[in-house]
Amino acid sequence: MRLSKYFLPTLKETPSEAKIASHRLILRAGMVRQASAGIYSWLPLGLKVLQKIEAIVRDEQIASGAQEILMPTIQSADLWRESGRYEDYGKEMLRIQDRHKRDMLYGPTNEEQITDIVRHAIKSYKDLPKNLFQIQWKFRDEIRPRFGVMRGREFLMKDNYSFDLDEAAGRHSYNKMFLAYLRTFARLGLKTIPMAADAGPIGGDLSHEFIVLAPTGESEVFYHKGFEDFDAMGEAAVYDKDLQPLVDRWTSLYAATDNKHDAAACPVKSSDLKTGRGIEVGHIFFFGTKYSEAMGATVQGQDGETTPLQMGSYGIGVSRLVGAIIEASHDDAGIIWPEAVAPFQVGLINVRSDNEASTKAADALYAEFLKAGVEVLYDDRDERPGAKFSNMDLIGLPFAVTIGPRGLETGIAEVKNRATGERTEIKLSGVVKHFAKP
Ligand code: P5A
Repeated sequence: MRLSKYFLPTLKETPSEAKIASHRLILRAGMVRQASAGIYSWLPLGLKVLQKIEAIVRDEQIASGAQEILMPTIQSADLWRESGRYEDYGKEMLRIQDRHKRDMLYGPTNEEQITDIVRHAIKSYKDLPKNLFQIQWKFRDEIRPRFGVMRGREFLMKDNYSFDLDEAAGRHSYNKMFLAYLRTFARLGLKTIPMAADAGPIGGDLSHEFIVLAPTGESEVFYHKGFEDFDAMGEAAVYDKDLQPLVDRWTSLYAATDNKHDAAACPVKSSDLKTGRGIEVGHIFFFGTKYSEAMGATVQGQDGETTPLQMGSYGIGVSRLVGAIIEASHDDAGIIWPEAVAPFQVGLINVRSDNEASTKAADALYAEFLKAGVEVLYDDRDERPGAKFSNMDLIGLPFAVTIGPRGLETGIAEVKNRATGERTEIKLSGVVKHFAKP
């Protein structure tokens, strides 16, 4: 993409409403624009990152055996009356009436809707287990939407729902998602700690939050220092074996958010206990028959007996992750995208767009990048070199390749690594090969 043609409305000034780095940076880097409180439009650069996150989340869901569906954002209130949550949910639920005066709502989550689908479609134990996921917008009328996309009112969530015959099978489905989440967040370049959590309005008594440590996180968290040696990247995607040992290993060390932590009862000695702040990027729940019993989602077991389905639900804050990744990875100059979610892999800077030879060489390099399938953003604008460099730092592409008249004489381009700041010189003829994936 040529920057001269790209819709990238970056801001020079720091917006005053933005209190934390990720909020400032998504606005300054022209990734999103606020439409109204807690509601955002996604602009090309932001949407690209959102879609990359989505793709990794989807890939790991499919690898775990879940199947993708898409449910509507607008739901009928009647389903929520069946589960009893229509009254319980309170002011966070956006309630709407259609022209026939039927009560509708913009879904804050989809337990009722999926239970309705499954109760009509699944009648026998032979159809189990099933795990269905979607990536769909949600609406929660948060009293204090803040921190940009991290606590929005409209936000993108990956949510899925597991259906099993008995509790042991339901636990296995829960454990599968536990592993899938560890893998998903590691692939996104994040270190997360699973923490015992309250189930809140979703329900059930088994629940874990996946927390990214960041100084600007919303909740205070407490965890055993041993987590610093844990590595989710190494967890293999093998789902058909007993996963309880893996879950036990990841939950053997103490970790809790402030509403679960009890200093008096904490089993960890203070020299081993770390405290910090955390961002909840995922939350998983096992609530057994809470919805299936209320809504009559039953199957016939092998013995002919009718039993309610065992269910769990699992959520990842896809749009929140855009903010969370920035919180975990930025410096004073701007964003530092992990390669896996970077909107472009390489920024190409022609330092002298007023120089014919330099422009010709940069154009040729750009064409070569495109041909090699490398995602490149080419700053071909007629701007001062300093402005181009700081713009690249702001939007945070993993690598910046610079060519100018001086390099042309020697046949050299400079490559800067955004994360380390390290600069290397590469022969012009080898630049594209350096970045092309074999
Ligand atoms: C699990 C999936 C649920 O709603 N039902 C379906 C369950 N869980 S949850 O914890 O309430 O939400 C799942 C994840 O969504 C993100 N999230 C948000 N992101 C941005 N703005 C919000 N206001 C917001 N609320 C929740 C979080 O990442 C959460 O873990």
